[in-house]
Order: sequence, then C-alpha cells, then structure tokens
Amino acid sequence: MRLSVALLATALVACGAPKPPLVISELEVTEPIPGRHMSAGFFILRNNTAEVINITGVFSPQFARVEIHETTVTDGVSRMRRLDALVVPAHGSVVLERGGKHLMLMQAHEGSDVVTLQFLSAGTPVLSVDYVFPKDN
Ligand SMILES: [Cu+2]
Repeated sequence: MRLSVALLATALVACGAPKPPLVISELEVTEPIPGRHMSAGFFILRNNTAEVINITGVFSPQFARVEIHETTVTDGVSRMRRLDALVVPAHGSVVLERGGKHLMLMQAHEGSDVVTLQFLSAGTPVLSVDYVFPKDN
C-alpha cells in the first residue's frame, strides 16, 4: 500500500500539475477615451494544448461591443482591420500589442473600475478574466 502511494506521488511529480488550456498574461486595458467611450486591450494568450484554439469572439459586460483588430501600416498609413478570429497556435502564443493585434472595446458603459473579458471559441466560453484600472495615485 505504502509503495503504491509513493509510486503515485512520483508519477504526479513527473507529469507536473495539469496546466490550464488557455492562459492570459500581461493584460492591459486602456482607459476609455472621454467622449468616445472606446478602449483597447492588449495581452498575451498562451495555448497549453496540442490543438489550435480559435477565439471567435470576446464579450464584455462593460462594453456594448468588442472586436478583434489588427493594425497594419501600408505606404506609411496605419489602418485597423477587423479579424474574424484570434488564432492561438498549439503549444504557442499570440501577442496583442500596440501597433499590432488588439481588442477594440466599444461604447463603454459609464463608471466601472473593472473590465471583464470573456473569450469565446465557437460560441463557448473558454476563458474569463477581470482587469482593474490602476488608481491614479
Ligand atoms: Cu482597433
């Protein structure tokens, strides 16, 4: 009996703790632009699974609408285009940053210190995260 417990413990250590399939890091949401009620979201999404994860939508209760955008510069002109999905490669990451891919959060509802982002893959929630705006002092 004691031996089997020891073996089990060894097996768990060898495998490591199970990793969550999708992990978000370095999340930043810009303060809504006054009068325009619009924010941008930046983060890194890490996929710990062996399958590609397509984020096909993002929902936030603090905004009327969230779109996935990509900024591209053509002939010195910066443009944003809407992406149908955010592709997170198997055992890989996707980076959302200024000047690249980002979330566009539109029509902010007034007066919230927190932004909740719920990521959907083919209509199914796969990740939910809260961002708290930093205090001014
Ligand atoms: Cu945009």
